[in-house]
Amino acid sequence: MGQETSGLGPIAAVETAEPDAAEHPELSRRGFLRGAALAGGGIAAATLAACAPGAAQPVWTYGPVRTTEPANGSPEPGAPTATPAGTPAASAVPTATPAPTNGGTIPPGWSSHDLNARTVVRRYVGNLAPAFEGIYGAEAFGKLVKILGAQEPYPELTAKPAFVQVPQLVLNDLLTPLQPELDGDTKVFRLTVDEIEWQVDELKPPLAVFGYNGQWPGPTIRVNQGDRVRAIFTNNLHETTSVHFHGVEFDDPFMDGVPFVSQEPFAPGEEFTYEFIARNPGSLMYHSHHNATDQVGRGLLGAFVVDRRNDPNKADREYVWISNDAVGGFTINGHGFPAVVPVLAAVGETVRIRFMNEGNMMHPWHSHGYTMRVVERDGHDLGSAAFECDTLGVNPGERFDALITADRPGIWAFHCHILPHVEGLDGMFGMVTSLIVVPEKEHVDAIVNALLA
Ligand SMILES: [Cu+2]
Repeated sequence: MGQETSGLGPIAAVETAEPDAAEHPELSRRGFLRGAALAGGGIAAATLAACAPGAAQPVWTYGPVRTTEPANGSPEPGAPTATPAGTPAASAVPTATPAPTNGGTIPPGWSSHDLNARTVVRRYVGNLAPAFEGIYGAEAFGKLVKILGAQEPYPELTAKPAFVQVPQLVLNDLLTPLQPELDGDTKVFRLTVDEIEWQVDELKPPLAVFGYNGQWPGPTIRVNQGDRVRAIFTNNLHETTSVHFHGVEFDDPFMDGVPFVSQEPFAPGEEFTYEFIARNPGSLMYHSHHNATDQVGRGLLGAFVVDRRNDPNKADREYVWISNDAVGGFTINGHGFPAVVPVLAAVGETVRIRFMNEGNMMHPWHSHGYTMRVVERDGHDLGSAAFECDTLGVNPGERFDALITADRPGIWAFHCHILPHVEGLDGMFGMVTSLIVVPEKEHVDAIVNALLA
């Protein structure tokens, strides 16, 4: 597209990436991402920030206090100014996130906020940017180059997108969920409850949190309606816990997972077995139900998907989207923007997003450019009551299944519309991702291959 000096590298990586089988796909973001797109499965998203109750927790919800800083008036191209973030001394305000460098010319009228905001998006796009030329064509690519300031090279242009730099373990779980053993016709799932370190963003320090099978969210457990499920949890914490399968209509009330109501909590080193028939279908969840403000807020949560018999709502790709707003800040699937995986779709495809709110606040998810058709609430098929919207409030504990049919290519923002959950003085953070619609299915595969290269 005539941007020889754009700083954008060759896009060879897009074509040359070779998926290889990971030895431990459940722990491999490579295997995870690969399966997600190559087989038409889900990529979900992730985000960060914080609304942490408790003084010891990191506070990322809001950016630092703004200081009076004049806008950049008459920049010299390439000249150092007060604005480049990433040079620690260059920013007048401390940044919540160590910001990489913002190379290049500072446009007139811009402040450090603009540069930081651009840097965050540069981190989100990373070295995917060159691939967009072959996908969207020269004209659109030229606009993207200008928007990103990619006429001049910047470090993020050669780095993997932020969401590749931290594990995105949930993304493909709907495609390759936790594999059960079979005991007769009972599906047996084994999980551990672990103390883990977790980064919501590769530039954030690791958090001491919890996870099922060492990850946050825990692996997706997926069964068919009517299956008998046995889930065996081993408590590796230094405290007691319990597990509640949220939304399940139990025949046996003592499988409901609430300490001192339906069971005793199980202690460090102990196992507890939950066994039940998955009678009712839909997007359900599993999470701690003991000291849950802390334990769920610290990552003991996961998706429990029960496939409906004769599900009328077919989709080409599925995405689990579990939000939380506690210890890790404002997150989607345990991560915050820009370390949030985009929702990918090709024109003509329908994607199904399973919104699940494991947090303590309502989050209104807003899809730019696209209408969502909401087909299930709390696992109940809405049938003729299905509705369309572009902003879908999901309360704590609620789940909504929404379909989006991709018909127009583009990179469309997709975010919570409580603005302090998504944007601060350093630009976007937290509950933000995008819907990336590409013209052809092969482009989705190309993007994923580029990520894996
Ligand atoms: Cu929100």
